[in-house]
Amino acid sequence: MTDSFSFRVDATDGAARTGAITMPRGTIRTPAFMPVGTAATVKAMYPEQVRDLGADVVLGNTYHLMLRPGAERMAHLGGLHRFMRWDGPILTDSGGFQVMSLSALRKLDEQGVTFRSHIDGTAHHMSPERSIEIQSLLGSDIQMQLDECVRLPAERDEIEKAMRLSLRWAERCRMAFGEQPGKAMFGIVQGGDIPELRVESARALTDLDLKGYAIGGLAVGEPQAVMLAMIETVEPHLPTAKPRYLMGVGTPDDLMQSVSRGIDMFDCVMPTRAGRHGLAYTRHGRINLRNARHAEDTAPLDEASTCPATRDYSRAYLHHLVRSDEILGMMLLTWNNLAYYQELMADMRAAIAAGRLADFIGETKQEWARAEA
Ligand code: PRF
Repeated sequence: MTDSFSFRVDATDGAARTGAITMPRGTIRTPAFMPVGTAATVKAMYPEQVRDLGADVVLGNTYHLMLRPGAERMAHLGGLHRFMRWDGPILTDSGGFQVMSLSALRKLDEQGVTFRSHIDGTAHHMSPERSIEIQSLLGSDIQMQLDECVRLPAERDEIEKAMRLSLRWAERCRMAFGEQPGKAMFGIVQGGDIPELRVESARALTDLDLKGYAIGGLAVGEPQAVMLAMIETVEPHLPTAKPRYLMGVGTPDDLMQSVSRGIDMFDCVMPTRAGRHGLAYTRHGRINLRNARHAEDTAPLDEASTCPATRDYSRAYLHHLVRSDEILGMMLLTWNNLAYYQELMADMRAAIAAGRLADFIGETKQEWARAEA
């Protein structure tokens, strides 16, 4: 066991890296995909299952947990790890992004965000300091700065203001976080689709000497090519010895393209949310189980998989469960999707170590194209 937070790179392949973050609650193998456990649950999954799939870390949300069950109550109950029975590392998002997408009557100024709960309409205020306080009350291992994320397309002026505000909030969050042995606070690069603003943000955050750096404000309405160009713009300005986290991304192809450009961590609701809507991600591409063509298909999603949901249940049965709105349909497809995402990350880690990431990406996309044809 270690009482410190550290990151090491074991191998590189072009801009891609594989390595590990080591901290008291465990080791996060990178590149890593973090299943989203917004409300103290990875929806439709047992924590034991999430662990068995090879997930080393899960994400929790400050916004949801501060509203219900409440940060102070969570602390009284012994913290989020004990509450949800997940003893590995937990990363928490800071709340600003969720306030802007979920709450009503939100107002943002220098002091923070004021908003009404999407659950009961009660009024709340969150400053950078309070966001860090809440994340500490939850017991979060990797905390995120409060930031402002602008949806694209947007005017330069709006993007620039949000980026500068996010930088000032990064300093305040860093002060509020202080020194917490074995834990980390990450900064978030903003700057929309404007290269100079991205570079300025990355440089200023690097000067704060944080434990890790996220890239925010992407996958918010821009084409994939713009997102990848922004990663390429930012990457050379981030320290190579610190982990890099692309927030809220993405599809399997987004993950492969971003890993090959130097990203180490991801989170996204896509595998869990898609699973609840009848969509399966597999080695053979994306499969919509609602589609009538699966009604009499006795084949499983992938007979070569080690995941029972993927290997043991027929497509006909999954189709029936999805069409009947059965809970088990959501459970099996979520399980399949998270298994596939974790397998994809493990395959990429191995490919980077072997110096064949580009080949792996080529082969993967070839199989998707073959299965689609
Ligand atoms: N900021 C924060 N959380 C986020 C984002 C962001 O920009 C995104 C954007 N893809 C997802 N989650 N704090």
